[in-house]
Amino acid sequence: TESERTFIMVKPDGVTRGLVGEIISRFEKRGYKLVAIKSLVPSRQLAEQHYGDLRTRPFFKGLVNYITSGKAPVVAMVWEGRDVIRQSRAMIGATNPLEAVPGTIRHAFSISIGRNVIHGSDSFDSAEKEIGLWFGKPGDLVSWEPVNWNWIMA
Ligand code: DAT
Ligand code: MG
Repeated sequence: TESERTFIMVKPDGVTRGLVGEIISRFEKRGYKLVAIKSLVPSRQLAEQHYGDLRTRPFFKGLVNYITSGKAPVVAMVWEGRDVIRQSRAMIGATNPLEAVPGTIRHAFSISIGRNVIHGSDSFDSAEKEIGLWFGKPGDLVSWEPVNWNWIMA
């Protein structure tokens, strides 16, 4: 839809490696609108809720340890625009960077499935859940319209 939103997170490896600007730039240049952003070391509880669907998987503990380690923060964001949930998954690329298509973020910047730089919601329902989890307080999301929005959305 015209005002769909998704949750995007640069993971600690992406932050350490100085990829935050590059990643934000790709979303900005595509025509998406940033409506929330923060840098934080997530609590264990937040990370476990975020990845709750994967809690029975063998890599779950390592995944939560890595996201919450504090060696580097994550940068959590909400992006808005036309078809942003599906389009951002395409921009991000396959979970395993070795299978990601050239031009995608994971292909461009990673070679390890466990250090694949970025997270993006995979459906409308997960976007709703994740946005609420990370940006659940009133005022966390900014409603605004870029002056060139009509040129992007025509
Ligand atoms: P995605 O991040 O593409 O949505 P996912 O939701 O299946 O992928 O898994 C979440 C993260 O968990 C993924 O980005 C990296 C990690 N992960 C997934 N499969 C893994 C595996 N087989 N070994 C190690 N880490 C894995
Ligand atoms: Mg996922």
